[in-house]
Amino acid sequence: MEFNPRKLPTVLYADELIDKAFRRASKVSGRNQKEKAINKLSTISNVLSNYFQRIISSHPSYDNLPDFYREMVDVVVGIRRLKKSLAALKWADEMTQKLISRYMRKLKGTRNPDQVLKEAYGRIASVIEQIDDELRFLNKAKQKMREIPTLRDMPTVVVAGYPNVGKSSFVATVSSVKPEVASYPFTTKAIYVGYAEMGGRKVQFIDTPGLLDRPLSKRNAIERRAILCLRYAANCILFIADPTETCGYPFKKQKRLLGEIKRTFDIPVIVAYSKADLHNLRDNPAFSAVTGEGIDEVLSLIEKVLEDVLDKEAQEVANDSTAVQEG
Ligand SMILES: Nc1nc2c(ncn2[C@@H]2O[C@H](COP(=O)(O)OP(=O)(O)OP(=O)(O)O)[C@@H](O)[C@H]2O)c(=O)[nH]1
Ligand SMILES: [Mg+2]
Repeated sequence: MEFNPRKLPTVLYADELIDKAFRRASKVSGRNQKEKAINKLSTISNVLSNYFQRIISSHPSYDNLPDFYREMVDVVVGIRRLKKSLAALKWADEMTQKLISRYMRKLKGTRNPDQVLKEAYGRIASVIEQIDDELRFLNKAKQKMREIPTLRDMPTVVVAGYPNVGKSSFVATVSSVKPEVASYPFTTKAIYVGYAEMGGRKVQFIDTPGLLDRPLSKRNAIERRAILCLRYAANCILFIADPTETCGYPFKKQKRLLGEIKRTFDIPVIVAYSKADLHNLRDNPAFSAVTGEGIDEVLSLIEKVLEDVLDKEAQEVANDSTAVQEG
């Protein structure tokens, strides 16, 4: 299932929504005062119900999203909070329609339609004002959810490592995306996705925020985004370590993180050293995003590992279908 949070509509604040509905009603006419009032109320009813329905139905069923998106939404905005806001909109929808039906009946029997209409306006506005916080939250959630990447279904390399080791520099060198590179840790906070051609195949590269060596329960929301990419999106992991420690973190701690990642995720992990222009350690492939040295070697290695992974997956699919046929 595709999930594109960028397609969520902008949400009006309470006063904007009230304005919109009442302004539309102000343009409505009728043969007499009573008919005019009834037409106005029915316009308000349509504007509000269309609006609430459009917002509510623009959101997917969050519990049924693929794991990656569901957990991403939860880390970025919180699914419980989102559901609470959407429930509030549903409540406001029902409340306003109920009020409108009641005032429609009143209008039909009154001699003073203007007075009844005025009362209706007041009650409707007050219901909408009650959900102002929720409308504001939904708008903020929409903004925040822009940070959730839309992933494509293709071989995927997730680049991980300590902060400031050169992950973004690598991804910028080899793929179509140009994440910000800076000389301080936690430069990358969102997930960046770039694409590259490798051996006639398109490969997805995901640049992630830096990870520290600490238990999952202690990880902040930014680090958790990286973990979700490793868990759900990766066919293989490129772990970048910086032996020069110019990133500001001890090599030893980076190696501990590597051990942790290898233990946690059951997929191939390629280890490469960054900043090869600054050191001579070569017990793992080393590359420099500055001079270009070693980049092709790392790419060939990735290509080979991905090929193995995909062969293995194809084999498993074949085995499964044989098993189904035999069973
Ligand atoms: N000398 C040298 N410096 C590099 C190399 N690659 C990256 N750097 C520098 O290292 C710093 C961090 O680079 P980034 O690519 O932003 O590192 P990152 O791992 O994405 O950092 P976070 O997003 O903060 O986790 C920057 O100042 C880069 O210019 C390299 O190959 N050689
Ligand atoms: Mg970065």
